[in-house]
Amino acid sequence: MLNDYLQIKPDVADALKRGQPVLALESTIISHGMPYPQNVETARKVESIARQNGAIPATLAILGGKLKVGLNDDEIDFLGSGEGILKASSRDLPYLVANKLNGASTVAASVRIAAMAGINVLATGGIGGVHRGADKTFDISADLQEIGRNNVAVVCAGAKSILDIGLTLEYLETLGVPVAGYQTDQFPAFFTRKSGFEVPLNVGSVVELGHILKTKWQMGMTGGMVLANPIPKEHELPPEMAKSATFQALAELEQLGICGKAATPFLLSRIESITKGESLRCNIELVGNNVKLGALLAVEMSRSHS
Ligand code: PSU
Ligand code: MN
Repeated sequence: MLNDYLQIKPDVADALKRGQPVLALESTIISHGMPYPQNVETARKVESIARQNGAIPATLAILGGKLKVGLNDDEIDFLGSGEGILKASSRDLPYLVANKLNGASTVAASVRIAAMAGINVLATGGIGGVHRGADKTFDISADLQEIGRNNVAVVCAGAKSILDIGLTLEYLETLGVPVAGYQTDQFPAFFTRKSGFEVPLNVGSVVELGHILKTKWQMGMTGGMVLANPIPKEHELPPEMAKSATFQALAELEQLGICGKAATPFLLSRIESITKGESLRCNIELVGNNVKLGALLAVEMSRSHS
């Protein structure tokens, strides 16, 4: 039944069948997170980073109503430059599939699709979280729920400072999601290495990460894990620049009354203009850094499973 909906690229299907490492990648970052052509270039580059580090990349999206697990170059091009591609959260999947439409999957939808395909590690830039002002707007990304629900570990550079990072960490605790910093005591803030919030676990190696995950699932504890991987120091946005650009973009968001799905793409693109492209450069670097760690973890997980 599931196979009627899933369309798995042959190299990914083959790797899954053989128990070889596969790394899932989301696609909202391509269609709604970065401008063209950097989005398409980055999507291709990170696929090659995954391969260089031993994992087969599976970029996820919904095309013509199929849940695609692994995309070819034309499909990545289409996601980066095409029209009418919905930013798809998990709740949008039934509508898109039923009507044979196209969507770029957020972390929430991607984690769902990865779980359906049997992939247990996903890399992204930053996860969605509890938005600032959520006490009034109730804007809490479905990413958190889906990470809580599906057996997929998500490697990210923390959560953007456009979010309320303290509340995001609280919410992950409520959902029972382990949060580990990779070689850091601080939960990173996407463009910068430090958010001012401590991370519950500081994990020093990929082997240790794999051991914790394997133990979680062997105990029958369902759900994923958040692995927070700080952007390398040399690529970090100067913290003052990150802070002022974020506050300016947030003020404009409020003034314009932008909310819901549109909020994250608006903030990202405003921060890019305010920082004159510096934030985009950081974004590209941190995604590559996460994909590398994700691939190494996928390799470790496939070892642990054999
Ligand atoms: N972080 C980024 N770029 C992005 C996103 C997050 O740096 O494009 C996307 C991810 O796909 C994430 C989504 O799942 O934004 C969260 O959107 P929302 O806040 O509407 O749940
Ligand atoms: Mn939201």
